[in-house]
Amino acid sequence: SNGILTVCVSGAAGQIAYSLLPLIARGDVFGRDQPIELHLLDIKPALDALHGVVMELHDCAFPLVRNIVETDDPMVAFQHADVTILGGSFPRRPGMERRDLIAKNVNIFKAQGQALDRVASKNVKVVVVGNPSNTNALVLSHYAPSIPKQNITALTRLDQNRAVGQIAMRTGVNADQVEGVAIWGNHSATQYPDVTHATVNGEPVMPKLGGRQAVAEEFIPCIQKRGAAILKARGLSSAMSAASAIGDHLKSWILGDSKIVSMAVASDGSYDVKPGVYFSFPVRCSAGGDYEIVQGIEMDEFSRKYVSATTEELFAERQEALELCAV
Ligand code: NAX
Repeated sequence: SNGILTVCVSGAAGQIAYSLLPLIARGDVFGRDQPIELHLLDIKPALDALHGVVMELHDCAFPLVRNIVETDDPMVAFQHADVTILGGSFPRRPGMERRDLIAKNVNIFKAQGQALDRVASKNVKVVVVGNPSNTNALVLSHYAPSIPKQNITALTRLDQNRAVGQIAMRTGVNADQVEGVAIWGNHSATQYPDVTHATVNGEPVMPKLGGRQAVAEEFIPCIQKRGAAILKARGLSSAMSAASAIGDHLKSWILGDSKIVSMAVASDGSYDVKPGVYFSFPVRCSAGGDYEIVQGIEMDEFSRKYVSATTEELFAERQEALELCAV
């Protein structure tokens, strides 16, 4: 276009956006020389709060920010969007069944998918953050048939970063000395944070974490339940770390990355995960927005058990969502 990147954030009055917007506006995600137009979407009751966020963005006087749009209309927000970050969703309330949660979110991601299909750039890159994020991505894609499925992703980089952070802390190294951690499956408690091929300074991590049994009983549940632990401690869900992970996800995807990273993408039969769900895989990103699922990773019985559990959960979510889409 005119050299300005149009970045849309939904849930823009929320707490993740509050940590994310300065990263984007400062140039930490798309580059220090990439001018940005921000399209900020939230629902009507949050528009006053959103306006406060916009006032603060003006007060930051970020040179890269060329224009800011604030709206409660997805058709306005997604207009010419090059990148779309979808954090607005219906939160799980205590006692809510998964089916009810999916039902609330099907309506949101149906409307957003239809709008995206009509007004966004056909090459738009989407990252779904609002939970249940993998299935919300599926619903979005279902209602945005003109947007290539590969252009829609869901965030599991936070789970990857959590696993890397824990390994670094537990083994006493810097985070950049940890490699080969992968997140498989759903962004939920069934996710599989896979350390069977992970290394610290080139040495296998598994023994350093106490071996298979300790990994199964301690490390994996720690990552799977990390979100709940943050919520309990802060009284609010993860926001700074989520924003940081969204920045990492987009930077890897759009600018390319020499390291393998995890993101939830449309399944294509790799690793026996049938097409039809958004599933977190290790991927290799090349500059310009292309990525491929890394092939040939050896999967032992230990790993297979976890991968099949999270696959089963995602197909159950898919079925519930598609039944709701059909009515
Ligand atoms: P907040 O509740 O602070 O903000 C959400 C914002 O979305 C609110 O301003 C709300 O008004 C808005 N919203 C609701 N429905 C909307 C709609 N239909 N269109 C546009 N905006 C809408 O939540 P926050 O802490 O920012 O988290 C956002 C989402 O990220 C939640 O669904 C949360 O569960 C999810 N998370 C996902 C993570 C991931 O790794 N995939 C990790 C962090 C986070 O828990």
